[in-house]
Amino acid sequence: MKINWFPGHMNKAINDISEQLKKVDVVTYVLDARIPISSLNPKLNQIIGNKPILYVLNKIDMADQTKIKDFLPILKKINTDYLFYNSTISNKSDLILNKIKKLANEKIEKYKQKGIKASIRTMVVGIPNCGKSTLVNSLCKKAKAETGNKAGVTKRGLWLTVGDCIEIYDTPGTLYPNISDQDVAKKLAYVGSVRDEILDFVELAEEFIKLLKRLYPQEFSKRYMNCQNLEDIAHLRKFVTSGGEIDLERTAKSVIDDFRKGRLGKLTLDEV
Ligand SMILES: Nc1nc2c(ncn2[C@@H]2O[C@H](COP(=O)(O)OP(=O)(O)OP(=O)(O)O)[C@@H](O)[C@H]2O)c(=O)[nH]1
Ligand SMILES: [Mg+2]
Repeated sequence: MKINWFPGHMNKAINDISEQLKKVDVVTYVLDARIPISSLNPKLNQIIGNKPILYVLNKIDMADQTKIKDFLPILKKINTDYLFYNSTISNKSDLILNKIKKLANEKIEKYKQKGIKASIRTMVVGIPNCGKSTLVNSLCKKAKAETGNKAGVTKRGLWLTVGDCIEIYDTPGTLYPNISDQDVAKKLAYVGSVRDEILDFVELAEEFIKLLKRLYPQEFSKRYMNCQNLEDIAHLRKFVTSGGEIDLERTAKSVIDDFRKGRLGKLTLDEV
């Protein structure tokens, strides 16, 4: 299976992002902390150029925080900052807003000298389903943007206002055409960034099991005992079809779901 998902709405979104970016002071780049490096979209990075970036390592509640620290040097560049976040509890939203203001300091100071209070504009970008709209709602302290646990919920950009001096643009999740590194593509599929309907779940789960056994052998055996592969897990779970055959499709979906719901523990699948 070659994983490739770049529908028309995403291409339109990329064009819109590059247009709206002209008005933006700081980019809020949401990464899925379970795949911090695989969440970087080379196409987006190219468009963003030298604009200041705040990387939000989101879904930190489901990720391996110790391992993530190894990736931080990759994100630390001039005019960038980062923070760990859980968008479903918005208790750190002021921290995000303060970091955005700090990255936009040059503009704020310039306006201050003219006696005007600057309005700061940020754009929230990232792969599908990484929690951009949830983050936007947490900053607004209101459910203004539609959210949902599948890829491709936000279909068009939306400008919203926070307080009296910050405007936020929520964007549709974006990937890039012809993902050449299929290990990256698989990780995007595991976290739910690729439309599930185009995936072969049995193949995906078999690959996931191999990765999990290699990176987190203890977490693997805690949940799946002495199982070695998908067939063993089907037997363990007693997943059989009406014809009495083991149900690999159902087993595959349950394994991926175990990961997505955090039942395997706090995991980060990228490697330095
Ligand atoms: N556990 C956890 N779940 C989160 C977090 N942030 C978002 N979610 C969940 O992730 C799912 C996707 O959230 P959205 O905000 O719709 O994601 P999005 O990036 O806007 O997705 P698209 O619009 O499809 O690109 C939802 O079920 C959220 O509740 C987080 O920090 N931790
Ligand atoms: Mg969204």
